[in-house]
Amino acid sequence: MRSGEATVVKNAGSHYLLSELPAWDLFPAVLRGKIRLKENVVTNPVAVGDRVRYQADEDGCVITDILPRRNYLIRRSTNLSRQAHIIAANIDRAYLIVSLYFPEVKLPFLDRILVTCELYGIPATIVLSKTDLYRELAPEEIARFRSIYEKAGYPVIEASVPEGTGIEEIRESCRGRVNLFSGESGVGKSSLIKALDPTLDPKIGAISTVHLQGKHTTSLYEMYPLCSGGFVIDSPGIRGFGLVDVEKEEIARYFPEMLQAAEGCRFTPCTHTHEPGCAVKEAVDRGLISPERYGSYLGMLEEDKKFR
Ligand SMILES: Nc1nc2c(ncn2[C@@H]2O[C@H](COP(=O)(O)OP(=O)(O)O)[C@@H](O)[C@H]2O)c(=O)[nH]1
Ligand SMILES: [Mg+2]
Ligand SMILES: [Zn+2]
Repeated sequence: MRSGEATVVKNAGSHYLLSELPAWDLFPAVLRGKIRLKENVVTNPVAVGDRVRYQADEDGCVITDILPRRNYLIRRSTNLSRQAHIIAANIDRAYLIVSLYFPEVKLPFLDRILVTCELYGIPATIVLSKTDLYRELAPEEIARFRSIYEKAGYPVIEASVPEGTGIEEIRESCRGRVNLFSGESGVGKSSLIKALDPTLDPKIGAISTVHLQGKHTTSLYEMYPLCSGGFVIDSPGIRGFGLVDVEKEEIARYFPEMLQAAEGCRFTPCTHTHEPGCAVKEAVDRGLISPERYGSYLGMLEEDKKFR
């Protein structure tokens, strides 16, 4: 009997692949039944990035315990669904990959993921992908996008796989860390991973939406080792992103630029909607907080009213 601790690098459906990071030496393991039954709120008891304890003998390897998570990203497929899905655990940085076109980013969707990153203390970098397709056509839109998110405090990296733009910057930033690549299907997550390390072979191209639904989703999360150092978790396209674990009164705290401005509000608590002397609304009027981000915030409050 051999036992030890390892990291989950892939959910292969009936079993998991583990490796004792930072070493990359994969071995399969199944989940002990007791753990499988324990949780019913999340659809996946074990996520890629989870640190686990295992026991191995001649019959195979069994995951016996999931070690406490340093952090994780979780979502509901819609605000109405009761079950939630853990996207990945123990992440050093999340790269939120979005494109202004093909497919067109929806800012409220991006802001929802950013709120979740703030909630769980995961630093986020925004990657504007496929810029070769629209840099010439839409320079103002790129500048506008940058200003919205840089004002909010997030690094924005412009990237193009065919032109090689931004690749070295992302590679440097991934070194020595566990990084999650997240974003809608077709934005270029897998292509970026291949560009970071051409020896890797993540599946590139449209994944049929059938596979994005239900149980199959989990099997598409996979960690890759970068030859330049560090690890990247590729993920299937996320469409809906329902907030989990956030109270309405708290949402504003997870907009870093609003959190800072809110210190000046006359009332505490302040919802930053109708209160007189609201420093957040004043910052929006003065252009210090972008109307798009403030609009996303109001949208989240509204949704909260509808669904709870
Ligand atoms: N023009 C251009 N096309 C890209 C770029 N990155 C990815 N693509 C294409 O976009 C499609 C989806 O890419 P993929 O990496 O599978 O996206 P994923 O679903 O986010 O993993 C593929 O046809 C890629 O060739 C890019 O930087 N520029
Ligand atoms: Mg992909
Ligand atoms: Zn206020």
